[in-house]
Amino acid sequence: MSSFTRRSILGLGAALPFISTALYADGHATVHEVSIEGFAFSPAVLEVAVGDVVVFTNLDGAPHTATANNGAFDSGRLKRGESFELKVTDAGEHAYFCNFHRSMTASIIAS
Ligand SMILES: [Cu+2]
Repeated sequence: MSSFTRRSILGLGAALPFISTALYADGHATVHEVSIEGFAFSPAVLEVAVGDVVVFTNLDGAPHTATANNGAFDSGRLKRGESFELKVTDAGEHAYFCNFHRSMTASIIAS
């Protein structure tokens, strides 16, 4: 899972699903949303298909990251309202955590 981009959605609000669809206009990739709120990733376990896109969005006042246990991806510091897009390219379980709050853990299961 090596393909990722980062962008800010600050101020875009409800436009995000439309924009995500526009960015992946091939019509095949499903876009999944992971919210970071209350010092937790939601959903904590996300099942996707290889080729899908996961968008992590920080809704907390505190900064967070979405960082792969194996180093395959790292959002870097996400402030409130910022998001990170990850295109899932490998099957399997991809565990990740927040680099600032190590108790925050979650995983993406791709098949
Ligand atoms: Cu955090």
